[in-house]
Amino acid sequence: AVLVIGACGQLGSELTLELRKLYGDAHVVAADIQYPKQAELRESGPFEIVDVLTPQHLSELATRYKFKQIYHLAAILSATGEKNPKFAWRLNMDGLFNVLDFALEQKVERVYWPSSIAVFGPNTPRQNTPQDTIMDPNTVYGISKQAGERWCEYYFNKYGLDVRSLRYPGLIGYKALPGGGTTDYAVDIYHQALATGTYKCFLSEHTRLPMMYMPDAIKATLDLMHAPAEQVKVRSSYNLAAMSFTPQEIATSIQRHYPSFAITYDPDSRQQIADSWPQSIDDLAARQDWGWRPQYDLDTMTDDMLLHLKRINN
Ligand code: VAH
Repeated sequence: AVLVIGACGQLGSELTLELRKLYGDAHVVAADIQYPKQAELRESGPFEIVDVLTPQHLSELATRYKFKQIYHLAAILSATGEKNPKFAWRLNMDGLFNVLDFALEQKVERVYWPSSIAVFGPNTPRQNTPQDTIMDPNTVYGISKQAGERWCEYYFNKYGLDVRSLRYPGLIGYKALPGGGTTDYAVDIYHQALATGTYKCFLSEHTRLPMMYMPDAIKATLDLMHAPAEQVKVRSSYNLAAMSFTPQEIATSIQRHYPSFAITYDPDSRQQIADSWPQSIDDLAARQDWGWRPQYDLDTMTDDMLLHLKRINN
């Protein structure tokens, strides 16, 4: 079976549905700290309440399922992490250790764990950030992702655990809302364009950040997890890129559909987090090692997002 921990999250809910299409509903166990709101997620296959800080929850699952793969997506994201640093560190790190140790005990074949461009910091080169470079993250989330990458590589080298990882940019999708990130504005803006025709952005107009449409993120994750082990040469975490844009540029893209859409700017504490991150990412290693290629750019993403959100809202 496949276990998805954090299945109610922005990425977890979409990945669970894709994995169920791929492996069959009954073979993908969705797990989270609470039941999902989305009926499709709750009704399409097994759902288990799991707190990754309670290892017994995982060992109890193993009495009922034989897991071949684990996707460990449960974490506190950048903005929320700054409000509760010690808990964010504990959940992100102890949760990872519990899952890595569980995977070893159960001889799980492959483990997936997401990293993020948040592993980079103020002294990292901000344009075309290289795969191997200075990393001085200054958010708890980023520090936990940097430490998590070190530990994933350690478990691979020391214990032979086949754990794989991607440094996601901001992810944008229409099926699930993001939870507590700095890039969440790029999801909120589409909802507001439909609901009110205006959006007050919590980042300044020229804040350029690496972003990716959810279908590309899902494809990259599954392509990486299905690649033969010898092709996976990076065992910390792969840089991954699709596009970079500013709030002004995404507003212009939306105005192609809604000419009267208006954006205003009211930067908050998340501006400092965004300013510590790269503006563009070099993902040559992912392209060379396992054939990564993005499919969506800003305008094709906007067209698809608005098409689906209109259908959901009508
Ligand atoms: C966040 N969406 O904003 C996440 C992601 C690169 C951003 O890690 O914290």
